Amino acid sequence: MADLILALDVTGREKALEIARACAPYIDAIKIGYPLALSCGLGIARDLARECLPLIADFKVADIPTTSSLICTAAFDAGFSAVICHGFAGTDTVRACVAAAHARGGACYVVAEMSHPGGKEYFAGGIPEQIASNAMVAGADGIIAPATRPDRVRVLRGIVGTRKILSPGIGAQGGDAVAVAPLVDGIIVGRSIYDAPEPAAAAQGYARARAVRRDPS
Ligand code: 3DU
Repeated sequence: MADLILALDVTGREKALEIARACAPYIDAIKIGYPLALSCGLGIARDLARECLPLIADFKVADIPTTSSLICTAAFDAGFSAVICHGFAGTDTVRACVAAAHARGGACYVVAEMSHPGGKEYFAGGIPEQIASNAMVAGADGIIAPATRPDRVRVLRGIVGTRKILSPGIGAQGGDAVAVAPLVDGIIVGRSIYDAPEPAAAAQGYARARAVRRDPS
């Protein structure tokens, strides 16, 4: 069964906490990125920790290894349990992020291919496969792969095996939760939950997609 991960890309502290509280019974983790972290500060992680859910720092880290390690360490020290880094910066950068994560008992996920239309421009021609493969060699806990392209998720599954695939692009970007959930370990949903008239009801609806059994292929 795939986890349901709420991408909490709102920019106000009170709004973020209100949506997190309302959706908490139906979700398995909260992912925050620059919109919330830059508007509220990293301290938002401590506030969100009240919901007792894993917190994923989607900072798409993509710097030299030393800087990447410092960014990841700051995220874990703030209370996050996982970080997301880019793979295109190189295997040494991914290794640094993985080391920072594992030193604190956390996880590191590597973006292998992006879900938006422009994601096809450079994440193409075998590059996502190479990124996914290098992420495995670097010891990453899993990859990020596009829910907008289930065929690509299947290809990348062949590379990462039993390591995790977390998949954004559902709802607002056109991806179908029911089609993708059986292929992955986590579906990531943002706007279709937090912009819904009733975020809790929307989360409850997406939570049902988790029950679809894993595709054995
Ligand atoms: O499209 P949504 O509102 O459901 O949000 C998707 C989230 O996943 C958002 O935080 C975005 O930054 C992140 N993400 C992608 O959408 C696509 C990727 O390839 C990687 C991350």
